[in-house]
Amino acid sequence: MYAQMVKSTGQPVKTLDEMDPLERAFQERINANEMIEPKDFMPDSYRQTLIRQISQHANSEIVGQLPEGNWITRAPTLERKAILLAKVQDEAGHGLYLYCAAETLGISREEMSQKLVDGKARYSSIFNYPTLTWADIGAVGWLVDGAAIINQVPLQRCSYGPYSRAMVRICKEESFHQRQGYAMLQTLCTGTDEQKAMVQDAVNRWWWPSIMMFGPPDQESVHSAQSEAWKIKLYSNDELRQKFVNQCVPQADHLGISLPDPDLKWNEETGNYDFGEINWDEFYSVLQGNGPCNNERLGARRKAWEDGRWFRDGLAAHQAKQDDAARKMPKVA
Ligand code: BYC
Repeated sequence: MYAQMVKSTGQPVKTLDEMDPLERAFQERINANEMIEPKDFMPDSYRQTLIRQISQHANSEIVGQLPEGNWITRAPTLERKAILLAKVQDEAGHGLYLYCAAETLGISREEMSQKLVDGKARYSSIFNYPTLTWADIGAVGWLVDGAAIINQVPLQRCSYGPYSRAMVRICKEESFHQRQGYAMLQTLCTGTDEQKAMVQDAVNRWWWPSIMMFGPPDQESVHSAQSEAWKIKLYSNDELRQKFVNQCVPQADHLGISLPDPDLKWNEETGNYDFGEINWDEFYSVLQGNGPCNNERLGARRKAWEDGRWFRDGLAAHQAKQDDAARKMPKVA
C-alpha cells in the first residue's frame, strides 16, 4: 500500500533571548519584514521548514493534475477540452516553479520527486478523492482552486523571496481556474434538472474535503506557531478556512445549490458563517494513505517517474558530453 509515511514533529518557538546571535539577527530581519534570499544566512530549521512546505506544495500541483486529467478525453466539447487541457498544463507549470523555488534551498528536484514516489513526502489530501462526473471538474475549479487561492494569496507576501515570487504568477492562474470552474457550474445550473442535480452531487462530495485542505485545526497544527513567527504563514489554518467558508456561502446561493452542512449559518456577532464539525478522522485517515484514491495517485506518479527515467538519463548524458567538450576546448587568451 502507498501510505504517506511521514511523521509530523513540531518544536516550540524560541524567544529572541533564547536565540544565538546569528539566529537573533535573522529573526530581527523577519520581524522588520525583510525578504530572505537564497544566499542569506538562515537557520537550518527555517530552511528545512521551507523545503518541506514548498516541496509538498509542488507535489500537490503535480498530483493535482491527475483528477482533472482524468476528464480531458471526455470533456463534452472541443472548447471545454482545450480549457481543461490548458488548466492541467498550468498546474504542471506551478509544480515546476515550486520545485525550482525549493531547489534554491539546496535540495534537488530528483530528490523531491523520489521522496514523493517513495511515499516519504506529502501532497494535499484533496487529490485523493475521485472526479466521478463532469460536474466534478467545475466543483474542483470552484472549491479546490478557490481554497488554494485563499491559502496562497498570503504566501505572495511570505518571508522567502523565491517562494513569494513564484506565488505571484501561480495566484493569477489559480484565480482564473477558480473563475472558469464557477462559470462551468453556472452553465450546468442553468441547464437541465439532471445537470443541476449533477452539480449538487459533486458539491456534496467536494465540500468537506475542500475545507480540510487548510490543514488540521489550529490547536493541532504542529508547525503553525514557528511558521507564523518566521512569516512563512501569515494566517492560521482556521482563519483561512473561515475566510473560505464565508466566501463560498453566497457563491453557492447564487448558483442555487446548497452546501452539505445543516449547521451552516450566519453569526451576527462574529460576522462569520458558523459551520459544522469537520470529520478529522477522515482527514488523518487520508493522510495515512487510506483515502479513496491514494494508491491510484501514487501509483500513477510512480509509473510516470519510472517511464521517464530513460529521458532523464538521456538529458544527463547529453549534458555530460557538453561539459566534457567544453573542458576540452582550447582556452582563448
Ligand atoms: N494535505 O502543522 P500543520 C493546490 C500536514 S495545491 C496533506 O498545520 P503546516 C492545487 C502538514 O504537511 C494545494 N497534508 O502544517 C493544485 C503537516 O505534516 P508534516 C497545496 C496536510 O505546513 C492543483 C501536518 O499535516 N497547497 O491547491 O504548517 C490544482 C500538520 O499540519 C494537509 C499548499 O501546499 C493537507 N491538506 O500547514 C488545484 C500550500 N494539511 O509536513 C489546486 C502551501 C496539513 O509535518 N502549504 N497537512 O509531515 C501550506 O500552506 C501549509 O503547508 C498547510 C499545512 C496549510 C497545507
